[in-house]
Amino acid sequence: MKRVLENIENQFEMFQILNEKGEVVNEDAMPDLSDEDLKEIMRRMVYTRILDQRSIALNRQGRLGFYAPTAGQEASQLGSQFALDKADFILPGYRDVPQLIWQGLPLYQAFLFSRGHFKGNQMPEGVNAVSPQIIIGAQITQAAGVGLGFKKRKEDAIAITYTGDGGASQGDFYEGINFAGAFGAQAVFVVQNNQFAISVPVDKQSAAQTIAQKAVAAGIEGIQVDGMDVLAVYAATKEARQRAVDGDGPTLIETMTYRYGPHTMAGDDPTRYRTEDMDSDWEEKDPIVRFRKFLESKDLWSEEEENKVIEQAKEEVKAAIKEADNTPKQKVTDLMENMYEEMPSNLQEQYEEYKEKESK
Ligand SMILES: Cc1ncc(C[n+]2csc(CCOP(=O)(O)OP(=O)(O)O)c2C)c(N)n1
Ligand SMILES: [Mg+2]
Repeated sequence: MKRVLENIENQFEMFQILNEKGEVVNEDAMPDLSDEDLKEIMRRMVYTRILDQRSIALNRQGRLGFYAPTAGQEASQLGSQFALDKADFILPGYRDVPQLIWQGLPLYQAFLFSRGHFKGNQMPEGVNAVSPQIIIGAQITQAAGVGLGFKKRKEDAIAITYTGDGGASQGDFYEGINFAGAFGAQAVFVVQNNQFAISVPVDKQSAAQTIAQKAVAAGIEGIQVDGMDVLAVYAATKEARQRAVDGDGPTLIETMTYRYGPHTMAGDDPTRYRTEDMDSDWEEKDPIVRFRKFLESKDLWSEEEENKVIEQAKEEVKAAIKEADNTPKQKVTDLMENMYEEMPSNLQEQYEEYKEKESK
């Protein structure tokens, strides 16, 4: 038997443009972004880091519900989102609220999603996305379907879906990428490998050296990217998007990243399964620090500019949580109305009953 695994694995080298010091190490791959674009990416990463800090605080105050921290993953989340067009369709996981916000979901609705309010799931007109998926891996097969739809309609749009390393261990993941490959779906699959599925390290989930190589069996392109390098994530996603709309098939992108915080705010304690050394090793790769150094070397960023973004983020969070507070509480009749276009006769009676109760 010819041994091929090692040969394949050796081909999956991590793609990087900026090293940890913010130096360009791969000039050829440098994406074509204006200075204003570069600054906008930085603004979004700084803003999202503050939003994460504020969301954690609001959760601790009992003012938010479900929340999955995002700090550490900004490059992976926002670099890929920045490569999208408005027409593209996002199928996010529960940690991927930032991509929705930058695609146009108002912040107060993101807070309502956290509270389990139905208005948090209603994407505004023109924001092509479904609300974040809690069931691990379920959005992968759906993305393959949306991507096939775009292909059939010959649209210049892709479906992009996000999951984690844990999601890549699910059956749905293999079905989804296989189907997408077979049918040439206009889809991009991003696996954010933050090294853990709650407390389970990635090497306990799979014998594969990389998640990117799983693309090979599906007959699609796969790439492992430095997920702390926003330019590398952007460039890889942009290329994958282009390949998809050009009819060259879907791509699997593995972003190597880390979540600094707990899995969610529901009582997870990462100190029980991660070491301080591991945390600090990853913090040295920080996407914001690295990109700041790069921008400063081009005279594109200043402390003053950063402080402005921080203040803006804080103000907008304040206003958005107020707006969420002012949104009428959801009612039983809202649930029924959202579920049925025409109320079945056997529920009509209950519906009337609740309507009556709620009017008091
Ligand atoms: C089908 C399914 N099984 C189990 C769970 C419970 N669960 C929630 S998050 C999670 C870990 C997922 O890890 P990963 O995909 O790496 O994403 P991360 O949280 O690290 O971003 C699990 C097992 C779930 N939500 N859905
Ligand atoms: Mg994970």
